[in-house]
Amino acid sequence: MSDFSSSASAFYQPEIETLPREAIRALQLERLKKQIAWAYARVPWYREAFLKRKVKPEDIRSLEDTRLLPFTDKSVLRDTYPFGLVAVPLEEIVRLHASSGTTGKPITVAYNQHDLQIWSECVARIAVMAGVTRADRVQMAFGYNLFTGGFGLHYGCERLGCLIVPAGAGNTERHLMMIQDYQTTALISTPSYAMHLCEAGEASGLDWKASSLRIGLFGGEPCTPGLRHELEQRMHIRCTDNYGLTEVMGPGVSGECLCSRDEQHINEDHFFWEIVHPETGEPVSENEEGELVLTPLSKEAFPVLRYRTRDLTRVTTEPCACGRTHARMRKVRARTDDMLIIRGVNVFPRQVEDALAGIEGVTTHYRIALDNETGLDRMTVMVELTPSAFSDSFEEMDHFRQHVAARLKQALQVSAVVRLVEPGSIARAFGKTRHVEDQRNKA
Ligand code: DLL
Repeated sequence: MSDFSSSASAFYQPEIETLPREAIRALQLERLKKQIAWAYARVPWYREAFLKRKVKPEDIRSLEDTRLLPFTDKSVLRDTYPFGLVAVPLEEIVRLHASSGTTGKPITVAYNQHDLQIWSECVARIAVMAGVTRADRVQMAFGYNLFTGGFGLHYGCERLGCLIVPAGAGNTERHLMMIQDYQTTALISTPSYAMHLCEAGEASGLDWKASSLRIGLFGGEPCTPGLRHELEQRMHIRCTDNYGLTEVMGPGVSGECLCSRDEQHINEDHFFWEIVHPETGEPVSENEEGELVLTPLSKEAFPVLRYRTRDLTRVTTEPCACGRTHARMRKVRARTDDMLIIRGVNVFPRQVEDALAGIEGVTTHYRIALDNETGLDRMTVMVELTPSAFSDSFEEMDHFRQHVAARLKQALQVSAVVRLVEPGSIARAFGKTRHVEDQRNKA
């Protein structure tokens, strides 16, 4: 793996990224006021929502006053689909993106030239934070489509001056070929696709240690510490994790620097963050976990105020060894809407992940299936074995299965049916992995 110590002090926009905290707060307030006035004047939905709460833009005099404003959530974007929140003439829009969602119409967002400019700046920043330099050759494994991952990271890295190989999603063999032929040094994908690429490379005899790849710029889904460790050991790269969401921009909201492995710096000059209690919407105390609420501060085409991300995290403003002054959010491992209630017990998929990570002989790939065919909730966890743990002996396998089931029961406080499956048999995703299939009440 390359030596990253010198890039730890590299910045894309040092004057902004190391701004003293009081100056960040002052800049946020100035931009917040403008953003609120902009949304109020141009978006009827916001004007009505303000009127309902009997609040006017001029009532917001401090950052704390943001609490007076209405929240925005996915349902607002659905109800105003596709252009109801657009704040500029449609001729000014130069790009649309959308997030697929599982039901109904996609959540659609719009950008003008100004927004795209800021977006690539934010992404260039998080790329540098992760150790990417303009000398890097970046291979894109996100799709170029409505998903924000592909275009968002593409233009940010291009802005930085990297050579970018716009390979797109899928076609693993071609990806492996391009890494070798173009000697690419950074890979952009979800961590789960990186794992798939890693395994496919190994199967084809590629020596990752000798490969040119040195950085993974991963994001779009949680990356567990176990998966990160595995990727770093097997691919001989530095794994980094960046976060974002379509509704407020896409990738570029926050990114991991080389000094803090479990946190990501939020681009605070462009995003005002709050952490609220997921049920009451009230602020939680400093450093406590809650739901991340984001207000982009520099959006023209599609302003969104107080967006409820549903992502659970906590934020610290303590100084970071990298020198950046922008607050850090702990990496998102769970969402308020991914909690499963199984026979009355609350279970987060991350608990299953963590329990499996502590068991020798299982891979990082797993699936949870829920059904209630028998009238009671049943959780089945498909656990993939590593080649060395796989055995022809029924007794040995059954013994191991019971061991996994006992560990899960201990971690989850509810029993699960464990199915051990052969190495490589859990489908690998090209994009985000869906770990849970809930078939309850579908029969
Ligand atoms: O996933 C934007 C993105 C693309 C970020 C590529 C980074 C890299 P959406 O499809 O709208 O946008 O999904 C957003 O994905 O609310 C989180 O729940 C989850 N998510 C995104 N990045 C991370 C991450 C893009 N690094 C939703 N860690 C968010 C954990 C993440 N979860």
